[in-house]
Amino acid sequence: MNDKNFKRYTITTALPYANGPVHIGHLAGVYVPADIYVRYLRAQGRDVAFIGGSDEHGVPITIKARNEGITPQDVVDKYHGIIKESFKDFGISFDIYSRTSNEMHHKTASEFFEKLYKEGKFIEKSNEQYYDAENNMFLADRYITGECPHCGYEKAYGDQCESCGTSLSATDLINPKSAVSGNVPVMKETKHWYLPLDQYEPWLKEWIVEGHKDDWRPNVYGQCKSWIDNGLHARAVTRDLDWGVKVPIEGADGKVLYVWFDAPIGYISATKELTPDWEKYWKDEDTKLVHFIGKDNIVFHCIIFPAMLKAEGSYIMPDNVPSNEFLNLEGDKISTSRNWAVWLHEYLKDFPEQQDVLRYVLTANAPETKDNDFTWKDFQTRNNSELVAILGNFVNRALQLTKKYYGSVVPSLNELSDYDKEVLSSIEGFPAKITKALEGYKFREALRETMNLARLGNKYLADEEPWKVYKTDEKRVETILNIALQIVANLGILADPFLPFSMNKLREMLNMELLTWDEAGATDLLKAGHQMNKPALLFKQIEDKEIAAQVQKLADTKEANAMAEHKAKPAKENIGFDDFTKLDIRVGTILEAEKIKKTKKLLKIKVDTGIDQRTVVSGIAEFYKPEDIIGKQVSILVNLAPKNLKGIDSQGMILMAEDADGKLVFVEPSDKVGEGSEVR
Ligand code: B3M
Ligand code: ZN
Repeated sequence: MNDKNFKRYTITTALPYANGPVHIGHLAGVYVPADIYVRYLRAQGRDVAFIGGSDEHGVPITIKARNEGITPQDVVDKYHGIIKESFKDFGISFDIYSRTSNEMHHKTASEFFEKLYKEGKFIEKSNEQYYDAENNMFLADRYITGECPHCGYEKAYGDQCESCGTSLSATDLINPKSAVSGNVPVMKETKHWYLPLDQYEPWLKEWIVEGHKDDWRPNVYGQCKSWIDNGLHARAVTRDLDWGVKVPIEGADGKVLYVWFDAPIGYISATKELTPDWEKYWKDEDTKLVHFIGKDNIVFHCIIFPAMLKAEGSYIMPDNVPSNEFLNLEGDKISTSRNWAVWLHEYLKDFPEQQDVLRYVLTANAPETKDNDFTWKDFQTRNNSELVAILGNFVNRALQLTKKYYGSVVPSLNELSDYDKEVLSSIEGFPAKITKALEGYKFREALRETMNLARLGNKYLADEEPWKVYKTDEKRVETILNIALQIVANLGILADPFLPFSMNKLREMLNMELLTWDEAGATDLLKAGHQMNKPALLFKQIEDKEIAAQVQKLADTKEANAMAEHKAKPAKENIGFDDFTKLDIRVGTILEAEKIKKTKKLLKIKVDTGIDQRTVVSGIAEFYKPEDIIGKQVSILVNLAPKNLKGIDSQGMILMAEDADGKLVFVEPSDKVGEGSEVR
């Protein structure tokens, strides 16, 4: 269907598990692109329901509660609040941000299941499942871990391998272990309800494999196709757990709906909460349904949820499921448990009111077609050399000059040069390019085009130099600034989806309302004579020291992780006191140090041992610069038989401790002592 023919839009974003705060990976993968798309649709005057909420069921929540000794309700109450706040702070403009623990959702999910059950859409099956005998519980999903049969990752979960993204069954795992006790689980019989996905295979083939070959992203299409090609099987939609939506039928005590059954229904429950008129957003073929998700959620949104909707019978299917790849952080996979992340609430403490900078960087560098890396250096560069130097600089020049020459009143457009005409016609061409990229969910490209409009403005001012021309030809400057201001005003519309905070500020300076998308491209958005307000800077430079502080924070995290992961080697065999006293260890001071040529690791070090001054060869050149260790007190084994290393007689050994990541550090006395003091 042609886009113009859709009457309304239902845009959903994956519901984050309320078991931790949200980080830049969430924002980059799902929420910023969805928000850009929604703001663009609204600017076109379309009818949009933008739906979000917290996923408050499932094992990730109960595991967190168990680890912290609190209830699952405590966990979700805490994080739902933090997550909701973060999204609001970053301008994610949900029409509703709900949660799956609320009553409306339990009722909706329960009724959905009941309907399918009554219509015989499930298969009832008993089989043996992993059970933790010590804790008297079945080990659903993440309660069981083991080796992934596909990639060998050792901490794969019973429902999914987070390393290769494969969706798993608990019995696929090699060497399974209970995540609760660490014990090897036993098998125990239990009854569950299954959705026979195989029955939907022909339809899925037609709908996805044939129907969405060209409009779904290759990563999304590829994953779906490979799933379908491998043959679909019945999937259990219930679990033996006590946290979740109770299975609403008799004989199902102690069982809840599988979190991936209830969570996507959460989109529907939230829409119901939003409006009594919710059905048109879910059941009318004139509605375009789009799910924004991360790549680990693809099969759930493209195969399982659609099969559920199909089984129910009255719902529309998603028109597209734009899914991003992953964003890494400084070369490593973002990880909540290893605290390897930039948390949104922490970012805002360090960079208050700079939400747009992060939105910008995450869009410019979005992992749309492959995994991408966020680095603080790139963050700084994009801010300083793009937002500040291009967009901010252009807007500021145009507004300041207009203020200086015309008291911030828009000057008139006089006689046009060929260059002016060229610029004006290229302004007109921008909305179409940006629109095309946005309609194709190519947000990086859309942002690049938008910045090109600012680049055009920058170049125009640099070429025309109104600050020089003013001295000789005032009339000409009126025209130049009028044209520059039309570009600024167009940015106030076209850049708004990406940078809503700054563009709002900009429109205040321009004394201009947010116009509709259709008005963009016009070259008379600001009429001559229009009085604007006082200009102010849109963006500010980010200093090296601010970036250094963030880099240091990550280095600290890395060190803390290495310490936590460090396991001491078992103790060596006992020795007698006599054996120990044979070692003559002294405190000495480093007098000289130099790198040994043609070696990577060796330093030649001269030590005052109190007994004598002697030379030692030490393999620490990778960790210390010679000039940095002079004057250091160290422990040295002085009665080690001399050894010739690279032509140098090494007399003794400086004692070093090995850090968790293999770095060697000196064993120094905690206070200064005299050279030659014995270490006993
Ligand atoms: N909570 C998984 C995730 O956060 C899951 C998404 C649900 S979307 C209905 O990646
Ligand atoms: Zn794997």
